[in-house]
Amino acid sequence: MRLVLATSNRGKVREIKAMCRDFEVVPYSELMDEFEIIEDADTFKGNALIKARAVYVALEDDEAIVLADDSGISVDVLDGAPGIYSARYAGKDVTDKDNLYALVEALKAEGVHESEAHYTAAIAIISKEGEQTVHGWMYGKVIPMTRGEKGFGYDPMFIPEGFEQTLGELDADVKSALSHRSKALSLANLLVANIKKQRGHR
Ligand code: ITT
Repeated sequence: MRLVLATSNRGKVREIKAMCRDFEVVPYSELMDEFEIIEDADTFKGNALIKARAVYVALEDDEAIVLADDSGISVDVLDGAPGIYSARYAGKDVTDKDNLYALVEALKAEGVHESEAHYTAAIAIISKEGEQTVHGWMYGKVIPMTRGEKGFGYDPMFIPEGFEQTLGELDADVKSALSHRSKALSLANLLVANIKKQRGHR
C-alpha cells in the first residue's frame, strides 16, 4: 500500500521512510511538480491538515493515502518561539542552517547557556476514509552553539532529555527511538494499517 508524503523537507522524508517500513512511501514531488502550500493555521495540527489536503486534492486519486508532518521546536526562554514558525524563523525563503544560526543567536542574546525546549510533530492522514491527526513530542534542552552534523534542522543545538550530546552528534537510531516524529508516526502507522484493513488488503 502506498503512502504519499506531503512534504518537501528531505530530512523528514528520510526519517518517515525509515519509520514506515510496512508501506511504500513516496514524496509527492515524485508524482507531480512541487507547489507552494500556504501554511497559515495557528497550530501544528492545522498546518499538517492544510498540507495533507492540498496534496490529496492535487493527486486526484481516490485511492490515495496522504501523510503530512508539521513540526517545530519551542524554546522556554523564548516563550515558546519559534514554535509553528520554526521553518521561517530567520525569514522567508531561508535554509535550515539560517534558522539554526538564528536560534543560536537568539539564545546568546538571552545570555543563557541552555534552555528547556521541546519538539512537536503533528501528523495528518487523509484518504477517502476521512481525516485524522496524531501528535508526538520530544523534550530536552537547547544550547547556544551547534555540535555535530547529524539529523537536520535544529538538531545540532538540541540535547534530548537523559543525554549529554546533541542530536547532531547522536546516531540516527537514538533520534528515531526518542523523537517527536517517531512517536507520532507509531500512531500514524496504526491509522494507515486500519485503512488498509478497511479496504480489505492483506
Ligand atoms: P514541509 O512543510 O514541506 O513539510 P518544512 O521544513 O517547511 O517542510 P515545517 O513547516 O513543518 O516543515 O517546519 C518544520 C521546521 O522545524 C523546519 O525548520 C525543520 O527544520 C524544523 N524541524 C522539524 N522537525 C525537526 C527535527 O526532527 N529535527 C530538527 N529540526 C526539525
